[in-house]
Amino acid sequence: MTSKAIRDDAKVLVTGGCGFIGSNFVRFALENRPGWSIINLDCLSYSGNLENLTDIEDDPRYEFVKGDIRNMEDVEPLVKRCDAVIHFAAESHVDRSILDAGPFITSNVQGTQVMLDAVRRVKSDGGKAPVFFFVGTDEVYGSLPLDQPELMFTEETPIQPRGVYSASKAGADLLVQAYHETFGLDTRTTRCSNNFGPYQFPEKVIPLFVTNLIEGQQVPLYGDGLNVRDWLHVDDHCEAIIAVLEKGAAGSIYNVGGNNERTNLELTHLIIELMGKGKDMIRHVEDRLGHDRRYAIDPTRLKGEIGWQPTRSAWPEALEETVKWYVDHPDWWKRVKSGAYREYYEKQYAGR
Ligand code: NAD
Ligand code: TDX
Repeated sequence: MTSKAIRDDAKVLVTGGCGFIGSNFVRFALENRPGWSIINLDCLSYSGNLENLTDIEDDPRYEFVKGDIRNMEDVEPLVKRCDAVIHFAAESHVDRSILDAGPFITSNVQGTQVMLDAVRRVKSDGGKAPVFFFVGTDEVYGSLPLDQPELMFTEETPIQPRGVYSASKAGADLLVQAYHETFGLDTRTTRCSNNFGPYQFPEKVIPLFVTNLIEGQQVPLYGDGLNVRDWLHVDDHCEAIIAVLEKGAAGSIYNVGGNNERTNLELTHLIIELMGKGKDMIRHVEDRLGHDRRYAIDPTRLKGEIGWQPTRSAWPEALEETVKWYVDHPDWWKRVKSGAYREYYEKQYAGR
């Protein structure tokens, strides 16, 4: 059953739909909610790639708008036209946030504030304000120790980010909760664990390691490799977002995870095995600054209240399928690694 806020023929504004999760979400939603139409607002930062959506770009239910979530002029006309906003757009790579915090603060914090203010304006003008869905991360809860495996993040765990990326996502997340409490916006928030799947920018560990191995290069494993992440297939994440959008209450917050905790060493060994390579391909490198040790999601609330749990994330099969996708799509990742994907916008949209 869908809630009244989300009609079967809803117009949905997706921000950051040219990135990894956003592009998978656009494809997943068009397939699974045939009545929806989707506007994709993306500024095409380095991780925004129109080639992630070439298969659906001519679908009459889909519209791409190049624009920046930090600009009210870009955002407001689109927010006015839609029933729901699903807000993915963000700077997403922890290592980049260590090199330069600036874009993380402007896109993640200020950009989210502009999005929320646009929704608020519709409401204060007496219109029907869209539901605002914030795609958050488990990293806002900080880091768990390795010697207490029973500890997990629940939605009641205090927000205690330890890095620039997670602090910027925590700022955005807390703004969403503030706009719900203060202005009565109808918000939903998910805090999800690490995603894997097709079209992930090859700076993140799985596509980086797979494509390095295909190119005959070693894989740079940070520190002792014992840091733990909980891996979720991106389509499971997309399905969870739709479930929370349709069944969650206004102001609700849900953790999303894969029940799939792995050390980086375990992940690396499995990738190497799937690629038919040897352990000599691992290069142990200096650790990431402030490297969070372990993330672990307690999924009880999502399962109990919404009835959702992952069905596509079980290893080794799910990882094998993803590794195979990169092996089978060298044209996609070679154009990303070389920067050639950036020409696509000009070719496709010049003069439009
Ligand atoms: P990504 O870097 O692949 O994609 C981000 C997209 O946002 C890009 O298309 C980029 O062009 C766009 N964008 C960035 N700044 C923008 C701006 N100012 N205006 C308009 N568009 C802008 O990231 P991703 O891995 O797909 O992550 C998407 C969202 O999910 C992020 O909010 C991230 O914090 C969250 N998240 C990611 C993971 C993960 O494992 N990747 C896990 C939990 C939550
Ligand atoms: O070269 C590498 N070597 C390495 O050992 C890279 C890029 C990563 N790592 C380690 C660091 C992490 O422990 O692998 C683990 C995963 O790293 P990333 O792929 O950079 O992801 P992470 O830092 O865990 O953050 C991701 O999950 C949560 C996403 O990038 C975030 O957007 C999301 O919120």
